[in-house]
Amino acid sequence: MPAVPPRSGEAIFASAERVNAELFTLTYGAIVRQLITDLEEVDEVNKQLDQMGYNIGVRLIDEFLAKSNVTRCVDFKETAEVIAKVGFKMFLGVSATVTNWDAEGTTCSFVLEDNPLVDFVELPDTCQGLHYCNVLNGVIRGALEMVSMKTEVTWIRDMLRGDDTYELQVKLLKQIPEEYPYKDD
Ligand code: MYR
Repeated sequence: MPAVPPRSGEAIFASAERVNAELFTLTYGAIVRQLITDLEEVDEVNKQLDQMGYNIGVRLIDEFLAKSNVTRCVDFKETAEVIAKVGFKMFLGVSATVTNWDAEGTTCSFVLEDNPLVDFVELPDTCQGLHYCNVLNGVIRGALEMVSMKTEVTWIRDMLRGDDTYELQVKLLKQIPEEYPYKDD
C-alpha cells in the first residue's frame, strides 16, 4: 500500500493549472521588477508595460478569434462584453464586469472580479506611481486595433494604489471601417 493515495487525473490537472498560474504571476512580477531596476522612472515602466502588452495584444487576437469562435460584434457594447466574459476568462482565468457606460456608448469600464497578476504583490513607497498591471491596457489596445478599433485604455481604480477594486476604462476613439476586399466590375 502506498503511504499517500494516488491523486485522480482531475486533481493532478487542477494542481498543474494552479502551478502554471503561479508561475505566470511570478514571472510577470520578475519582469516588472527588472524594468523598475533598468528604467528607474515609474512613468517609463508604465509606458514599457503598456508597449509590451500592445505587442502581445496584436498577436493574441488571432488565437482569441480562432479559439473562441467569436464572430463580428454588432457594436462596441457587444465587443466589450466579449472581452469581459470571453477574453479575460481565456487569458487571465477571470471574468470582468462591464460598467460605467457613457451616453454615446463609446466609453466603458471593466471591473475585474479578481486579478491574478497581483497575487503576492506589495508595492514599496518608491513605486506609488506605478500601474503594475499596465500590460493589460496594452493587450486590449493592441487586440482591438487588429479588429479596426483605435482605443485609449486607462486605469481608473487600482487596489495596489489603495482603491477598492481594479477598474480599467476603455474609450473607443475611432472605428476604421473595413474595406471590402474585392472590386465590383
Ligand atoms: C469583432 O467584432 O471583430 C470581434 C472583436 C473581439 C475582440 C476581442 C478582443 C479580445 C481581447 C482579449 C483581452 C484579454 C485581456 C486579458
